[in-house]
Amino acid sequence: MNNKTIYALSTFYGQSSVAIVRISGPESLIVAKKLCNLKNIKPRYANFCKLIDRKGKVFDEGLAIYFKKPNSFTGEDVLEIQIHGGIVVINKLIEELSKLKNLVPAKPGEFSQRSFLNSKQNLMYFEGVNNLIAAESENQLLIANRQAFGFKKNPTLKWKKKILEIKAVINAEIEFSDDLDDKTTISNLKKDIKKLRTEILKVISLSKSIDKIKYGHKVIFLGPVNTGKSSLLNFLFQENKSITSRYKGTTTDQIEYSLNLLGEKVTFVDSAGIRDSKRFVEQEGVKKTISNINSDNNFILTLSPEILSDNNLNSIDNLISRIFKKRFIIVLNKTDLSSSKLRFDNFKKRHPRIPNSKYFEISCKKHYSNAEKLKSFKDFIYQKLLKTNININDDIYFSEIRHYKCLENINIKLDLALDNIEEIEIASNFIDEALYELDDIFGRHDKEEELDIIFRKFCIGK
Ligand SMILES: Nc1nc2c(ncn2[C@@H]2O[C@H](COP(=O)(O)OP(=O)(O)OP(=O)(O)O)[C@@H](O)[C@H]2O)c(=O)[nH]1
Ligand SMILES: [Mg+2]
Repeated sequence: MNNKTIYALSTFYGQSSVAIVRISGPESLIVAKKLCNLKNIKPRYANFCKLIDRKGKVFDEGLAIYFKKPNSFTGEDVLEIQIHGGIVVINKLIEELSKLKNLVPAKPGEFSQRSFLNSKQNLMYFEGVNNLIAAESENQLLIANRQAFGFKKNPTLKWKKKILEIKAVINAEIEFSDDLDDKTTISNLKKDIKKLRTEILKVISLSKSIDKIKYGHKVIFLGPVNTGKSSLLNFLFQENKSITSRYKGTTTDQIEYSLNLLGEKVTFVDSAGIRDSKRFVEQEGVKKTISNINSDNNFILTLSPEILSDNNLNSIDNLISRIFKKRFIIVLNKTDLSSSKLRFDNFKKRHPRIPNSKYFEISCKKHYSNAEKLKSFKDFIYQKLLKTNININDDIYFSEIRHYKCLENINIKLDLALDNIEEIEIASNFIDEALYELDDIFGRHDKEEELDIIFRKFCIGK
């Protein structure tokens, strides 16, 4: 049990109408008495109070809610003080708390860690809630929700039941092997273990496939200079994010902007146009662009009529061959220019392997304020670059590297049990170890330092 009382601002540090400071530990009642002037605070009740400093001066009014242990988030005595959300008020309250004996500032995630150590919830719950707070798209929110609140449907419970059944059969085989048909029992055991392994493998691969949803997609604007990459990005954001100009080589660095596009978190990258430049800064920018081509990202190759002249075609062909096997679309920009039709048609003829469905034609100049065009561009990006076949409603509960490791470890133990199935006592040990690994997903055996690593990724006050 922790004898130090921790405190932290649990809401945003900045100007807002209300701020909440959370206190957890044995000194919570003392805080209520000394700082909130509440001698007999009623648990689970919004108690109006005046906040007083060490000199007895009132510095704010607010509400104090007391949760008596063990019926609190952390399982300890908890006090939540709602004050006005001004920076000076917050600083003042934090300073007053720091002057009280046995009170220390909370480390990131320490409230959650104490809650976990007091068996309030399992580890997946806290990871899920943390992901929920960090979610930047609806799909991320959906997965986080399932992790945090979908415990009963989590497939690990079903797997645990199955492993326990396998263990019971193994135990019977060890104790009553004379009375059992060994061959059939062993063959059934093998079948059951293999089936379980396959199921877990499927879930691992399904879970890993949502990494893009969890961490977001990256889409890179790529192309020769002056084709309108930056203009296109500004059109997408409906804001002048990137500088555009008629001079070639305007963008010299990579600039990233994130957007929630139809429920997906996407980071768009504007990059330096590809050309042989004499300017050092631009050369560096082009190097960055080229190194990005090798990444596992999505590309929007942006072309315009002026660039599609004979002397540029080979280098564009070269660029296409480098992204051909990746996810890409081609934007044919500046359709307002009179040469566009002929040049775009010729370009398409030159590249018969690129299906028509990959082209999007636009004039950033003409369509900048055209809401319909904007919507169709977003839909196009979603359909061609972001959409996956994954049904987010499937059994996706796992998204942390920690989860994958636990699941992979279970399979290693099941494999070892299979390899040793004829030596039934050895197999039995590996089945026990598989069970142990399974429980680790919910943090049942985590060592203190491992827990520290997990919870320190959380925010302060959580
Ligand atoms: N006529 C016409 N001009 C456009 C269109 N889109 C962009 N431009 C102009 O083309 C020039 C280049 O546009 P940028 O967006 O800076 O092109 P870029 O590909 O980012 O250029 P770099 O950063 O130099 O590689 C600017 O003068 C834009 O105003 C369009 O649809 N039609
Ligand atoms: Mg640019």
